[in-house]
Amino acid sequence: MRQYFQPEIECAAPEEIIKLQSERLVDTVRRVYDTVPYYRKKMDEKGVTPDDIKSREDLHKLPFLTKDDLREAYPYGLLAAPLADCVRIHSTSGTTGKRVVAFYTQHDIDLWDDCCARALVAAGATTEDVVHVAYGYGLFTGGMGINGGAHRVGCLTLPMSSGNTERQIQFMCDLGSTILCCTPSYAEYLAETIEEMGLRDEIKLKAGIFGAEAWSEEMRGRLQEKLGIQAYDIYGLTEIIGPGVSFECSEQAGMHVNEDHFIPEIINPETGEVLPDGEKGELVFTCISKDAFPLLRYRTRDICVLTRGECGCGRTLVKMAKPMGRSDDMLIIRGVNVFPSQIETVLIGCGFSGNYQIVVDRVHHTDTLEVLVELNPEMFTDTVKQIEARERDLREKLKNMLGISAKVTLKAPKSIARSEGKAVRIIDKRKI
Ligand code: DLL
Repeated sequence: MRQYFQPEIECAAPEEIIKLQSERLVDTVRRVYDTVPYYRKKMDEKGVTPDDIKSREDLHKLPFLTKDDLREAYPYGLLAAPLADCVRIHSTSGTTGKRVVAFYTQHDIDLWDDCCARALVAAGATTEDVVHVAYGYGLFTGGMGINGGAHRVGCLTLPMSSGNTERQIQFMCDLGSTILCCTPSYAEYLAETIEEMGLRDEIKLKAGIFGAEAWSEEMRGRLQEKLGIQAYDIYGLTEIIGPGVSFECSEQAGMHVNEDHFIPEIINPETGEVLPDGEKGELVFTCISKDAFPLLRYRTRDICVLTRGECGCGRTLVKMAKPMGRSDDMLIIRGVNVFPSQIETVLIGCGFSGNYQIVVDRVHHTDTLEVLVELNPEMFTDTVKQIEARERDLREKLKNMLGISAKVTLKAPKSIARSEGKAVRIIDKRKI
């Protein structure tokens, strides 16, 4: 069975990767400095020029980029290729109103397909496989990203998208899906429904590639047992490319970063200081091969550890641990990134008080979101009809802002507990 998709990269000697990274970094920095005023301004402010970047060793001299930069430069300010050369966009949540929009040229899509193909082959995919893609298709990167990788390997690809669980299972049985790709929470829901439908013996799955949200080793154990598969993790973010920034191999212990395209660093989130391998901190990525959206030193806010060394699978690419949390307050609810600041923007926009609470739970393997907010004293005298209308309006506006629906509970003034220190706004009851 084929183990690697591009062994010349996946198993390259570390010095070769460093050399490749240095060449690509130098070229990318020169190109964005010359063509993107936003980068030039940031680098000028930090007093660094392309001549200062001679190899990967100099990476730390570059300024960081954050989601705030993406908002400031929205939509085209960080575009590093002519718009006419771009063939696609994908998008993810911003911290308030504006979403993050990432651009791709055909070259970018091609290298992304390679990254996802590496992940699929590491999970055992060959041309004989039927890849069942139940990540969402559309602006979210999950569906189309994995779809591209599955085509690249030559697998029969089922572009199911998410939802319609019974139809998913019917296709899984009828078409003999062998590799399931979706969020781990949806995989649990599918597993439970398969059991309820009594179809456990009809499915032919051998592997699952699960990511886009945090999942535990316990959850891996449950999924492997219930579905009779090997379950592999996959990581990525829209700003960098989507799924396939890193992927798990047969060792199932950490994800290999596609270092020929993305240089990872771990920094102290408070000071920005670069930390050595093995230390826990915030993960930062620099794109070194992309045309349209080559973010430099992008702070992911994911807390993580990098480790180097020989891997039992034969790959030499550095490994990142499962993300251990975030250095901001982003929540992932039903696979969608949600920032409390987005919810606050809607509440304030609808005239509500700033006293609110966000309660997240997982019921039957599906995330639930409830927003509790106090009515202002003047709203409290409204008629029941008026209050119901406010609630409806708020629910709609939240759905528009977040892209997922939330239960809204309006509370009497001063009924949400006040805290003496920092307000406790988020109650996450999920056990994963
Ligand atoms: O979630 C891309 C993706 C799709 C990855 C399908 C894997 C599979 P975004 O919507 O931009 O992109 O969300 C990115 O999700 O910064 C992490 O906080 C979180 N995340 C992604 N993969 C994992 C994972 C996609 N395997 C954000 N484990 C990232 C934990 C993950 N968190």
